[in-house]
Amino acid sequence: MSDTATPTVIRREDYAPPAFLIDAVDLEFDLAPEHTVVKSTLRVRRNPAAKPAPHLELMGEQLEFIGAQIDGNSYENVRAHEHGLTIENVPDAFTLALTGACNPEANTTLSGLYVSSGNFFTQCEAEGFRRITWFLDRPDVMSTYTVTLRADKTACPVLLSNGNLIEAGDLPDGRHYAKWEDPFRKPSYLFALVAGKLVALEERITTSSGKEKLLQVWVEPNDLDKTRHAMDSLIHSIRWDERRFGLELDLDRFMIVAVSDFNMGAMENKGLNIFNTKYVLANPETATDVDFANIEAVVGHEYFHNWTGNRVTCRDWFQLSLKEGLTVFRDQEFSAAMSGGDENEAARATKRIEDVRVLRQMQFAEDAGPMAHPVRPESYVEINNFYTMTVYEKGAEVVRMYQTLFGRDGFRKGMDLYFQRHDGQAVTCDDFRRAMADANGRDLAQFERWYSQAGTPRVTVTTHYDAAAKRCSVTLSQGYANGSPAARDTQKGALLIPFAIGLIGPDGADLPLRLEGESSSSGTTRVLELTETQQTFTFVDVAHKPLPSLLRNFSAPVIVEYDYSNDELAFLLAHDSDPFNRWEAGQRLATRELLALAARAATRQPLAINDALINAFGRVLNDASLSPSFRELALMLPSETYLAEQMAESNPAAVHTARQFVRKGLAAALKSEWLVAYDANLTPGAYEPTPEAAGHRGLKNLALSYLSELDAPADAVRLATAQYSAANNMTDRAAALSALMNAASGAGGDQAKQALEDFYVRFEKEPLVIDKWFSLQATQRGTAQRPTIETVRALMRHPAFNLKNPNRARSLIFSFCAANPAQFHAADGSGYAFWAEQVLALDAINPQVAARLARNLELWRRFTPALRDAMRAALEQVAAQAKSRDVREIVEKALA
Ligand code: B3K
Ligand code: ZN
Repeated sequence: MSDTATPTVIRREDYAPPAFLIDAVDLEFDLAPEHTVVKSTLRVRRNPAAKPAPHLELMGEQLEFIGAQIDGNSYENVRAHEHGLTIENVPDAFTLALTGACNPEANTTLSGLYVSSGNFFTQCEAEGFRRITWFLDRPDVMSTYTVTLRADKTACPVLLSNGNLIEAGDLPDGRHYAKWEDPFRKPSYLFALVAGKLVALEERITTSSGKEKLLQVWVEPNDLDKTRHAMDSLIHSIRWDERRFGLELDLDRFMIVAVSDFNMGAMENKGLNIFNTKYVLANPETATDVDFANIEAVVGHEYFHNWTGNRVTCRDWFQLSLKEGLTVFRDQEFSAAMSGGDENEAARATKRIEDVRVLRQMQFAEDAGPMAHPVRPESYVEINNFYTMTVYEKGAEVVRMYQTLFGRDGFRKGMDLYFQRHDGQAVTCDDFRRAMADANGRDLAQFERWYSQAGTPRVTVTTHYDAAAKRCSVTLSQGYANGSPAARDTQKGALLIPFAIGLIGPDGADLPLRLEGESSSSGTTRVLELTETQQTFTFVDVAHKPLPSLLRNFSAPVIVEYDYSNDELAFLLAHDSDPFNRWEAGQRLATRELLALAARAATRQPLAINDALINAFGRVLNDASLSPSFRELALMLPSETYLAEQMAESNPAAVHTARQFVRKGLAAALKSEWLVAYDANLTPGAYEPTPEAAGHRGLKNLALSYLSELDAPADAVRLATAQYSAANNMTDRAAALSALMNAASGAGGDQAKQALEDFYVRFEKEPLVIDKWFSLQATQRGTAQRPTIETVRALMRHPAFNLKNPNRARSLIFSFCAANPAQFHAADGSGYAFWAEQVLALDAINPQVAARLARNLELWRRFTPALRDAMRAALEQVAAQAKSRDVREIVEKALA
């Protein structure tokens, strides 16, 4: 770092160890909203493993320099500049004391120290600590911390930081203090403090080795009645990590704090997790089943980071997936276990389906556009732009593949070795891979390519059955789509792809599997290891011509190409023993039909729905042997965004027409079945957020949503009106409101208006519910008379709208731009103009949030020519005016 630093590209290959190490940090905060003084005392020494440097260069941003001392004497050879502090000609080992100040009240970026509803919070990952004090703000500098907080006792009765409380007391002038000590070495990105008027739900538990721990969930006083579920989720997470990985909570106290102004979901600061209120607060009246499940997943995720992220952290930010991919995998496994026990495969499958749907819709799209990058990126301009679907979700798939290859026990051995080797260290993805390889006696050199190659691999499958010899050969070829950025990179080599396969006989039952060369058959699902560009696997003793069930449980993050007929897909949907592939067959069938219809809609040809799809969906709906949650997933059509991405030229309007046509067709053809399903899945009595009850509500509300599509939606309006008023939970109330709004163009107009008004008045004091109110309107279908953009622009002027609150901005702006494709991509370009305005407005307030919104246009080259041109113009406008490095990186990459 130097004072001449301009936004430059940071490259993985340039990594060098830090010239200095900081063993201990002592921080003293005098908290005041507009002028917080921070004194930082650092024990510094030259790093024996690095090239010697005469000067110490510390990072710092937006800080006022007050003074510096070395070993107790004031030191003059210090230069404060825009990017930090240069301390010249320092000794080999010394104590450095720095005093500076910042302005939390004016900090709208929500990175560093900021004020939200009068309380103080911090967010340091990735590079926020340097906005609090000068430091070697990089993850490979690990230190122990003591922190003293001083503040006005009335304004800030609660003072929290990482670790254990070791002292507290009163000070003159109505102030008080608290001193915290974190015994574990940590990088600066895990530092946190919270100060303000908060209350806690508390619980004491005893961990597996018999130690007592204090658990706290801190919230604003009004929200104490919404903390039970987060606390339960935390306890379940602690128990699960003990059971599954033998990992115990290390600190005596573990705290979760909720804050309503937060850039992302939550943050795993050591012992003091800070959460977006959205992922903490829930009671039946305010939170849906999906909210309850998300809270459980995010509480688990942040808790699991305590070992995968905090105890073992990243050497540099290129290794982000080391902690994020692994921790997402762990939270996915946790949620699956919570929804069906560790062993119930059918129940686990619904979680798997939901995760894969997100991966395919979001990560595959990212991989096909200008932000495509490997799980371990090679370069970045702004690291906050690389908290991506690829690093998180594809990273989790990469971790899952180790488990698929080695089994749960082999994976556990790898994890044990990883902690044995690296506890307390800052390491790399290679270190993790080596632990997995060594623990399982495998050479995983080829597996590195999963970390270094961008793009979504395609596996093309052909089969050949020799009836006379009873042999079935399966040929797998791997590559990347023609013209994709990945295919153009000639450095790419074949991946090791665990490809799970089954063979299904004519009666629908799995056939026993025996590969050529094996002495006997074993099992009905086999994980083939594809390591070459093309490889043939031959199964012997295959009594009948089989139908292959490919990539069972989605065993690798790839696209599978195989020429199934519609009848074969319907057969798989009805019979495959792999629940994931049953769902997959239905999705393929629906996607095929929807894309054919979208192509006709694009050229204004008449549409007609294929009976095969109606029959297949009807069978699923009526199949009582399938769980309601599985049926709900199987009967949901692929999203408009996903479908548009599958077209040669994305045409959101045509996709919308086609998908609506199919929804109406399914609604009409299966009307009596939907009505039966509605009644059969009512959940009378007190609300329970269990997976079973949520499954019933999900299927019932899907039925209601289909019924709301009918040209004469009287049934839906009657059911939804009654459901809206009688609901004892948010899942049912929001679903009823949504159905009424859907039906609004028909008979539901007045009822929808009334319900929407009632909803606002009823929940005016619940910001998270008002977010839903904004979001429901932003994702509403528009009409020619009133396109949704008009509603959105009107809502921007609503007194409850606030651009500075990220949840509110997301509920209105992001919902419209990202979750309402047909309206956002309006032919007149009105959506793009709105997008550009809002990206620029956010750019000046909160660059991280602005950059997320900026990504919404990155796939512009794939759209129809008229839309493409309008999108480019909007991107150019933003590129010409945006100031932040965050937004500039996104739009410049999009236009390049
Ligand atoms: N580690 C944080 C994300 C920080 C994002 C910084 N822009 C939350 C998580 O993944 O658990
Ligand atoms: Zn994480």
